[in-house]
Amino acid sequence: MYTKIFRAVIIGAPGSGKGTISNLICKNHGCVHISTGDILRQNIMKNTDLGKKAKEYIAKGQLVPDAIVTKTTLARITEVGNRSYILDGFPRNIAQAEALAAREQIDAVITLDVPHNVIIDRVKNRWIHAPSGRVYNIGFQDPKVPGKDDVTGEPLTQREDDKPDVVAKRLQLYDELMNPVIAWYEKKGLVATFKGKQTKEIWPRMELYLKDRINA
Ligand code: G5P
Ligand code: MG
Repeated sequence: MYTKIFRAVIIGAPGSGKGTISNLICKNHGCVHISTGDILRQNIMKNTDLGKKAKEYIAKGQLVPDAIVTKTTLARITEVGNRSYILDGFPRNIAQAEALAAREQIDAVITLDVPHNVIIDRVKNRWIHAPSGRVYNIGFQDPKVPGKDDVTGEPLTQREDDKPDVVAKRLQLYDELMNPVIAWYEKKGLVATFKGKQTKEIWPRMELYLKDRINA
């Protein structure tokens, strides 16, 4: 059990491994993984009002408007309550960072620095189970049965925004919007950067970093 609540933000380009690393952290340390992208995709699947609004933006690789995403994410944080969490995909710009800071005391900002050419190759092989957000990758993290989710056996799908032209747009938008956000958090002394081409290379360093911060 925790002796301390750990509230972290994870930042990295599309396909850099935020979801993969967040899942590893939460599996090993029992925290809650909050992914705004997963929340939005689940709403698209269920065809909710939020899903209907988000769909077009996501398909084009654009940001969903702040007002919608901020309200949804803060509501999810409230549901999580007094537990450690890793916030993946939020904030996406300074306005979202300010809205988060007004509500939450963030303990750490973890950034993943993975070369763009590595990312472009990776996302071609990404398959997801959209209802749960579970992520697979052919040749890296294969499902036990090809094309099927390990837990439910349901079919896996590819993300609409993983088409090469949309990925290129998402990478460009990331550099434009997230460099200022990282600088904003650096001024607060919160940032720890993990550089590498593979998750298995980053993970042991992440474990060392987390050792004194998150108590299992
Ligand atoms: P998302 O969902 O936040 P992105 O673009 O930030 O999307 P994405 O694509 O989900 O990030 P990731 O989580 O960083 O990437 O990466 P991942 O899924 O863990 O890993 C990528 C693939 O590589 C996987 O298949 C994984 O298995 C594999 N992999 C991992 N490590 C390795 C390795 O070492 N080797 C190999 N070979 N493979 C590996 O946002 C989506 C959209 O939602 C909207 C926006 O429209 C956004 O574009 N959105 C928001 N809009 C406004 N404000 C917000 N806050 C928003 N949040 C989301
Ligand atoms: Mg993700």
